[in-house]
Amino acid sequence: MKAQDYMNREDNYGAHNYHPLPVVLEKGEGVFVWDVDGKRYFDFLSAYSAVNQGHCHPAIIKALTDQAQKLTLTSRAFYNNVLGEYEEYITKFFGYDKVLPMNTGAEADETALKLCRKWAYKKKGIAENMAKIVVCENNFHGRTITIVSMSTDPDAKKDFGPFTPGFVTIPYNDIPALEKALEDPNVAGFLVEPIQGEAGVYVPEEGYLKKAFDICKAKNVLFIADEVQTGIARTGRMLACDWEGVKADILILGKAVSGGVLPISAVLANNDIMLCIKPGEHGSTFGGNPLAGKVAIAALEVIKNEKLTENSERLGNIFREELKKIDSPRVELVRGKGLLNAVVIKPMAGKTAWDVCLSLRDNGLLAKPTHDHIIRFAPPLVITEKQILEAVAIIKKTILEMDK
Ligand code: IF1
Repeated sequence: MKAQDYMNREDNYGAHNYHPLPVVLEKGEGVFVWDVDGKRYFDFLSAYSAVNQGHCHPAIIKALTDQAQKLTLTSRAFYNNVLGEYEEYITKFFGYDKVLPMNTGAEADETALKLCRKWAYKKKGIAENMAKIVVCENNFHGRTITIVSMSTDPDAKKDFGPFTPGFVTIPYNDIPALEKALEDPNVAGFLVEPIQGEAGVYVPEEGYLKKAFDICKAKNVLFIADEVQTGIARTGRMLACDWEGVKADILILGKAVSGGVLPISAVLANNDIMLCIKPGEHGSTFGGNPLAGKVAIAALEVIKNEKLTENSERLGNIFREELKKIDSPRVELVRGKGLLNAVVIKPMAGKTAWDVCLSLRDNGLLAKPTHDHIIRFAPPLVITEKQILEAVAIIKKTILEMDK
């Protein structure tokens, strides 16, 4: 089969809910992926920051295959011998009393919303069904009905109503708007991405998270951080909130918790919040399965042992500096933190960010546009300085060729 045959087959039998870049991958190792014709690419998407540890990291794959031959799933109807080990590991790793294990990021976000509401009624004393959660414009938290209810993106919402009530939307990076919203005593939580990924790697002003956190504390409102994309060393800190010394009341993790091997997500909180949820009130068939437990421990060990946080910060600085040197009217802006970066592309001569991504592909680097004019660059954090400079050379060459 040729690449086109694979694409046609997906098109024929799969729902049309995506518009992938035309490239068909069959193998991955570290920062590289290979297509069905054997061509090698730098992966500068990392499955939207799920593959921070690099593709098929041997330590993670070993944990997967070892555990897969013993026990994969018990459901939570019974105890298993791995879950406790994982729970102890991840809570100590991030400094929380408790974890609630789920699978996808969206599920973890939903879990956080339920937990926040439960806390509102059990602890804060809000009248039944009156709790509100403040969210930000241009947020991305996933695809469920409740999550798209919080969205301001018409593509995410249109024709999917009716929506879940109980959300108040304010602009991102706007402290006065948050202060105003929190005057309402029925507000129980503030859900925020430390950097907005889907919005185009939108980095808030320095001090925003800390100020927002302090306002939440003053009003007895839970600060809920969605670090599904920004967490696990992606931004040059273990958590993006660490940049401002903020410890979220509820921390939401996903993606790279597994190094891209399995869908593993987690909600972390201290006892006064987490123990508001009682047996039978929340759960999932697969959440906390022993296979996931072993994979997650291995994946987090890789982050620590290979010092990927430090690598992300250092190479992120080099990457942005080098991109800023590209002398092209097409490059409007370079922004980001650590290895979560974006370049704003000025559409020129009918060529958009999509066309730039097609040319990058031809030159051996995969990246994906977000909106019409932004390209996200987020390689696996195991990338070396030599590799990142090679990648910069590809990006530079591609853009300068297009300018000709
Ligand atoms: C898709 C974006 C990234 C997330 C945050 C929760 C979730 C996500 C902050 C849900 C998921 C994804 C999903 C992916 C595209 C992607 C994405 F472009 F949409 F914004 F990463 F940048 N919170 N993000 O970013 O996690 O349920 O998917 O495991 O194709 O929808 P999930």
